[in-house]
Amino acid sequence: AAAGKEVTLLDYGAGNVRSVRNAIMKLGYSIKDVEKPSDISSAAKLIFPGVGSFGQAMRILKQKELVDPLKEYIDSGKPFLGVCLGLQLLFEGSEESGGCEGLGMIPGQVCEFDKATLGLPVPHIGWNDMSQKGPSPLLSGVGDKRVYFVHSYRAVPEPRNADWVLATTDYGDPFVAAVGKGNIYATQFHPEKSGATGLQILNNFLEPSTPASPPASPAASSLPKTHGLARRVIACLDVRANDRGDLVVTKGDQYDVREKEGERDVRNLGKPVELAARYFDDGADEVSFLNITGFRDCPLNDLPMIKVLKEASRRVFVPLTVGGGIRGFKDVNGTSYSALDVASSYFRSGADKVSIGSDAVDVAEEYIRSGVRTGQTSIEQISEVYGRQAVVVSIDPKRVYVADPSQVKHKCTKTSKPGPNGEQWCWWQCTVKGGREGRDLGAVELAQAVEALGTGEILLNCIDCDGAKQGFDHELVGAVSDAVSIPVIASSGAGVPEHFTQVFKATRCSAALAAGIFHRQEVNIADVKQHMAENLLPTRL
Ligand code: 1PR
Repeated sequence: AAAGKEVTLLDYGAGNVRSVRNAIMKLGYSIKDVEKPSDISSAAKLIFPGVGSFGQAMRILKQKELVDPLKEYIDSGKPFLGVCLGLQLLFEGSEESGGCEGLGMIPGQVCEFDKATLGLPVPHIGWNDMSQKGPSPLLSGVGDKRVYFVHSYRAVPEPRNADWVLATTDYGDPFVAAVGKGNIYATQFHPEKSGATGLQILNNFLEPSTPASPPASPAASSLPKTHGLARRVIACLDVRANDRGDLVVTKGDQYDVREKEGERDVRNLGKPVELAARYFDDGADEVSFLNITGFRDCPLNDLPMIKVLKEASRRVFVPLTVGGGIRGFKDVNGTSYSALDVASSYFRSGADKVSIGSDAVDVAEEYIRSGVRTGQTSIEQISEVYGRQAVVVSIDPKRVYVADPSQVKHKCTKTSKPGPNGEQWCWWQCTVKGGREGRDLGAVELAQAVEALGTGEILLNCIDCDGAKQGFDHELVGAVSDAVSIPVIASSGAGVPEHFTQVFKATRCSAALAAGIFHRQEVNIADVKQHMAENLLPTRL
């Protein structure tokens, strides 16, 4: 960073702010952390990326005696940027923590989205557009480009906070997307995860004197403009060590990742960081890494994977999810680690969300059996510390045909593709260890159980369709997305852009993920989005 280009970061240690750090450094700034109250008073520019819950954040700020310095800093009119919870804390209070008082700089209360009346998935996750109240230096050049949100609570515009509101976003009803007055700004969305648009917004804050580059001219694209929350397109990288020990991106057919001939080597489709960076440049809305052999060894000792994550997060400014091996472990020395320890190491290395596979099946089985929330499971512990939106459950289901649904305890679906013996019904069996072991649990039941335990999103794979390029399993995706109110990501089987449009039209899924076709460059992410836009599906172009 050039001399004088320094930002003070208020990271009170409640969660992952690595993405914010990476984005600030990408813009050429160095970071000074707030270690004591006087670091706030002496800051020249302050960024406050709130993480965790409202009540917990206020408690920590009080404990560390940061509340008064923070209010004084904001009153002084020096440049301030709050992000996400950092916006909400400026309001008077939040329903999230039983009416806990906030900093009270902006009139109004923060309330939860009302799932029942919305009829939309909560958390509100993904790329949405804003309606700007007028020109503002912070949002200069942003126009109608979408930015990335992830939250379950929001402030609403009211006459008494009208002088603060810079922009609102519609999700059922309008909520406050950005506020500003003088040099004080805050955003409900995450600029650090909003791609080039987000970096521009951060730069507008850091370098207010530099004129923003003009927004892309509307003539640049002849595609129809869509509004509202975009259906997301996610690129997924299955990662593992090959037989020589190098970490490679691999891809299987029905989860078999070895070549069909010769020595049956692990298929090598590229280098993890390079591919992730390419997908970011190509317009992926999110990137996921699945460490597919993570169930074998403790991922805390998997230094190559951690290194990949650190490097990828310096290149990728959209959300990054990491899965594989998130569960409790005992290492060779007999030291025990919890799933939370493993997740924390992924978060510290640059993940925005973690994805739990095998362990979620164990957890769901126990919860369905006992009906008790112990607070001790991986899902509960990680969502308690990092928030529900940071916890994804990855399901690896296999279709099981049945002739008579009254003979099985699982929720069955009438299928349009009858089984080998003409069976008209099916259910989807959960598996663990990368599909190697089937369990007596249906995907629908698992999804409902993990939602009840605090999961924010479901990544719904399909072993039957994986790598087959025949399209997503609409019956599976429909059954699961109708059974939960959290977002569902359809995965496995994409072969052509039409398959994305079809699954979005046929089901309520919020996102669709593909791997093989992107790795082999048979389909480009832009082709998928163009097809979606032509079919009037909201997409981020
Ligand atoms: O069980 O918590 O250690 O997590 C392991 C994770 O690794 C799980 O999320 C599991 O889905 C994943 N996994 C394990 N083995 C494999 C394998 O392929 N042998 N990959 C595997 C999962 C499915 C998707 C794939 C889509 C799209 N692969 O990740 O990317 O099917 O593929 P396509 O577009 O080419 O059809 P734990």
